[in-house]
Amino acid sequence: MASATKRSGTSGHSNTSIPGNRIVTLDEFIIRSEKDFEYATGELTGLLRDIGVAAKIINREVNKAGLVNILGVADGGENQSGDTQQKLDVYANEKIIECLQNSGECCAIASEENTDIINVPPVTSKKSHYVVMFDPLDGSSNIDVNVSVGTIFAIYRRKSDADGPATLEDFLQAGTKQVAAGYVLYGTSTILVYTTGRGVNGFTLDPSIGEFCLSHRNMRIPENGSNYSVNQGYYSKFDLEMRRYIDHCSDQNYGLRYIGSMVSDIHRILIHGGIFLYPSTRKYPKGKLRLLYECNPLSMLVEQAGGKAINTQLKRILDMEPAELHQRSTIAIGSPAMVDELQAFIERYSALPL
Ligand code: AHM
Ligand code: MG
Repeated sequence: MASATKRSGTSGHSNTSIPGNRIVTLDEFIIRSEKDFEYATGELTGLLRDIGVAAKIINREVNKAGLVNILGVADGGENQSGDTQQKLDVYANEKIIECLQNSGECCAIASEENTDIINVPPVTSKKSHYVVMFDPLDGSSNIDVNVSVGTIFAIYRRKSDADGPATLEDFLQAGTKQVAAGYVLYGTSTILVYTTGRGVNGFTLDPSIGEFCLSHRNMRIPENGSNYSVNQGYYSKFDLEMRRYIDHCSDQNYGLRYIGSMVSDIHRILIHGGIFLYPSTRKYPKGKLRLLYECNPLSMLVEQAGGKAINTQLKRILDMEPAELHQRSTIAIGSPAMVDELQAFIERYSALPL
C-alpha cells in the first residue's frame, strides 16, 4: 500500500514554519500551530488531539464493519430528531464522548445523536473554556453499502463562567464564533481536515504508522467548478428558483455528483470545486441539515478555503443566530462563483409571482 505520507507537502504555503518536504504528523502540526495564538493555553491543542484519537478508533471500526456485528440499525432505532440510528452511529458517538471526557479539555459536549448537552466533569480540577459539537457519523445510511461516511466537529469558547457548569447558551452561538472546525472522511483513505481560522489543512491517516500525516497543505477551493451536488430526486418539491438553477446546471452540462454523505460531497468540492445544495423540501421545509453539527463547521472550513456558504434566504450561514440545539437549515455551499450564480437565480426567480 502506498504510504499517505508520500503526498506530504502539496500545493500552497503553510501557516506554520514546517518545511514542505518531510513527514509532519497531526500532533506535531497542532503543537507548532499553537504558537500562532498569542494566548494559547494548550486546551485547544488538547481537544484537537482528542478528536484525532477518536477518529482513529472510529476508523478502525468503520474499516472492519462488514466483519463484526456492527452493521445495521441500532436497538431503539431512532435519535431524538427521528433519524434512523445505525449501530456505528452509536459506537462513534460513544467513542468521541469518551475521548473528550477522559481528557477534560472541554467543559461540555453536544452531539447530533443526543437530545441535550452533556456536561464534562473537570479532570484534575482543571477549568475548561471550550465546548465541542459534533455529528459522530454523518451519512451513516451509507455504511451498510460501503460508501464513505464522516465525522464533523466544531469547537467554541464557552460564554458562561468557567467556575460553573456549561449552559445551552454556550452552544447557541453563531458560526462566526467557532474557534476550530473540521471533519474526518472515512473514504478510500481516511483524512482529517480542519481549520482554526488560519487556513485549512488536511492530514491523511497512514495505516502503516497509525498517524495522521500532513498531506493537503493550505487547501484552496477552486473559484468555479463543473459539478453540482443535490438530491435531484426531490426536484419537483424544490422552489421555482432552485428548479431553474438546476435546469441551468444541466443546460451548462455541469456534472451531477451526489454521494448522500455530505462530508464526502464537501471534500470533493474543496478539491475540485462545485456547489452542494440542500434546499427546503416538503419533508424538510427548513432544510434537512443541522446548523450546529453540519452547516456551521463545514461553512467555516469552506470559507477558510476561499468558498462561500449561504442559506436559501441568502443569509450567510455563519451569521445565523441559532435558537435551538438541533435546528435545521437550508444550505448552498461551495465555489464562490457558483454560490454567487445561485444567489442571482434566487434573487431573480423568487421575485416572480407564483
Ligand atoms: P445524517 O446526519 O442523518 O447522516 O443525515 C445527513 C446526510 C448528509 O450527509 C447528506 O448530505 C444528506 O443527509 C442526504 O440526505 P438525502 O438522503 O435526503 O439526500
Ligand atoms: Mg449528519
